[in-house]
Amino acid sequence: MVIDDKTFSESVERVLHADFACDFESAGPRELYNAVSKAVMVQSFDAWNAGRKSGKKRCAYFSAEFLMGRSIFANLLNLGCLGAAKRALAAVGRDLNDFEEVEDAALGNGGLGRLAACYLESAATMGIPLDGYGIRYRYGLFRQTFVDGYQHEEGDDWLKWGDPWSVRADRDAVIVEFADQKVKAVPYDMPIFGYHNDVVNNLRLWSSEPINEFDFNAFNEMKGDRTALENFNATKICDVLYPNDNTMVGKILRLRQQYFLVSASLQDILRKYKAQGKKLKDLDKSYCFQLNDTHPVIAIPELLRLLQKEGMGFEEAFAVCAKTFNFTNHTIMAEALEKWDALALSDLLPDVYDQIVACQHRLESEGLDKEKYFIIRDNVIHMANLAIYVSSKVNGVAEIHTNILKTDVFKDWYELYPKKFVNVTNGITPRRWMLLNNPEMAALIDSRIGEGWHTDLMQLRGLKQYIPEILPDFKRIKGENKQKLVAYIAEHEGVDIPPEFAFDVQVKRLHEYKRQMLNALSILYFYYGIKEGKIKDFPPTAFIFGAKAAPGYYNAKAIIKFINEISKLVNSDPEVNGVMRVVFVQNYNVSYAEKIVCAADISEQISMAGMEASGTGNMKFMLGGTVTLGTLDGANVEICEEAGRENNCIFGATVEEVAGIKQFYCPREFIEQDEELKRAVNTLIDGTFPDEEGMLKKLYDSLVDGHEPDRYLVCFDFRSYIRAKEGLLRSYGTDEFYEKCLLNMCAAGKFSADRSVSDYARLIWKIK
Ligand code: 26Q
Repeated sequence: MVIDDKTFSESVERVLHADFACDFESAGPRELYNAVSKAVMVQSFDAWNAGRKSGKKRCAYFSAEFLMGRSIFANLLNLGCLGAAKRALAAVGRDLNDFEEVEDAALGNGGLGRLAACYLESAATMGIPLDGYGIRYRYGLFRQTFVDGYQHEEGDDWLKWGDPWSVRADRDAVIVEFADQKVKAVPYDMPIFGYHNDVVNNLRLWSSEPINEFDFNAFNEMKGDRTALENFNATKICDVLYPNDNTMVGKILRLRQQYFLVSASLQDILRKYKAQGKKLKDLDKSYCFQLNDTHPVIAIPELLRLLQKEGMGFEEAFAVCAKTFNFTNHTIMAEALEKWDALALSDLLPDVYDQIVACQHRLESEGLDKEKYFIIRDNVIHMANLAIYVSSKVNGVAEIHTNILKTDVFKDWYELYPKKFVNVTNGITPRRWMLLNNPEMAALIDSRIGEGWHTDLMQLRGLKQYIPEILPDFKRIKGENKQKLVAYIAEHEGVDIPPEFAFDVQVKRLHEYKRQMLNALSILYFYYGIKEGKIKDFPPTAFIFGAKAAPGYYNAKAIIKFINEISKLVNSDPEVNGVMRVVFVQNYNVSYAEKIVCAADISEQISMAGMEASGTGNMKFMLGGTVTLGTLDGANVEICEEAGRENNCIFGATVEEVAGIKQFYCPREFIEQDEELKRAVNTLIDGTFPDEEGMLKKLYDSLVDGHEPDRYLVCFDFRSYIRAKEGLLRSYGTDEFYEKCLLNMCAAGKFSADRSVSDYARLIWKIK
């Protein structure tokens, strides 16, 4: 779909007239944003409708999270009208950049939710019929500010500027029933535009509403009236996204959300399927369902229930489910594997619970070792086990992660079903993470190898031969990106960073296993080393952090406070601030990431080996042309395979070593024997920083005391990290350093989400 400038202007103006009774002159940025978006929606209706009607087998991606970020620029890019929109607005004295104020759709926490968003875009671009099904949370992931260095959370009113990219589809509303509540599920559809290909897939987000009009009098009187109560509770289901990442919270409202999502989606899909006159037993020929971690796994007993309601027997229904469901695992952390109390679940969803019990009985009847194979044990339901038992394929998200699933986390299941387990290494969409956020770099690449790489990222290999000649341009563009980030950070964080510094970046959710603490301690090591004259000619470096901590995660919040205190100390010290700056940006989100990724020199991916399933930030930085400073964890392993280990900077204990180290690990000994580590760690308790709430003290305790002190081997890896980091920083600015950056960029092809979704389509969905 190509829209010329004139048509574009005219359609925007028509929407301005019809929806807002204003014109280009009088429209505010909000009206303009809605009009531009709606104009695009109108133009693309036919393609969207065609996608919905095609009879091909489709995959439904069930996910509690879709971290879409901002849609307007990405959609305009994919539709090929970014230029037209810019010019049309400029012609009437307006600026597309005003839309930088538009809120992100942050309906996800981090990696898992952003992955879902990248996959939708890539599938549309690859022409793969993939539709998303999720929840339309009224409030997305909280907005973060720092007050006195502490994280504060505010509600995320992502609909503030309106939601022109969604269309409410009342005709497809369904009823979702809980033991104590019946609600209406209303879908909002978002078009997912393929890149320059006229394909439009769909993201359907469900919103909960009361079935009956709100009975205000009944509610006011609250005479135990059931309808009034149901109405009151209905919207609550979709109120807010749970802000946890890689940790499970056993809240019943979360279970309600999960069931709401899958029940509505399955009813919707079955209704349409039956309307085509097809037989339910052949469902797998028209559909498959991808379960994004355990969060939507309750879809399995729900489909069992729905099929039997249609007259199917349990065994037949089981066979259909075992063919249609597939399960992706995103974490090996025990605290993130979902388990639900059997009593609580049976109270809320008695009929669904019966199906889970039936699965457990079926499993028992297979005469397997009960210690190894169970779904319910000691009145706890293990959602991952249910998913593995009733899925066609189970996949991990990077080679090392899939191997850990096979040999450790799901070892017994792997022995039972070796063919079920497959790997699909994660990927990112190069449209958002290069064409959109780094257009000058994209143009530089185009100038040498053409545009084929936009949808076939492997072609970046062809750029290798041009490295010597494009190196000056690469440096210039990276420099300009850094200038822009510097300006943005000065405005939003009030911290000045000299753009000629090396930008050493760690942005991701805050979690102890990701070891922001290790990075923080290394900064203190450099700080005192410089002050005491032990470290000479320190290469000027800006240490940039961005991360949200789950509001209930005490240690994570303490680490934020710690780093903010370090930032204050360093930035205000004239003895060091000529060569060091530290900034922790507030409210790190997709839009912030777009600005940071293209401006970074060093990408910190320093999780304890074996903990990070894959990571996808690492891929974004690689594509942006940075060197990874990391452990051999998650996709870092494959990044090194692709780009050469010599072009990245690897340190620390390996997965194979970790278990052995832990057996005899005593972090106190490491601290006692290492004066500089001790100096850095002691700042947590020696009064260097204010600690009215005793937060830092607790961090200190978690490093040295308790049942499992320093669980993530921060002290163990400290020296090897320092050595690697100092060496890498000292090479910053040399041609050799920039060559490494470029070699990484040229080798990023494997990490395109286009490759990932094609792997899913071929190995798992069996489509195309
Ligand atoms: C579960 C139950 C109740 C409330 C919240 C949750 C919950 C929510 C989100 C549990 C886990 C998550 C998110 C996990 C996640 O983002 N994992 C990341 O997935 C990425 C994509 O595969 C990987 O790259 C990362 O390595 C992995 O950490």
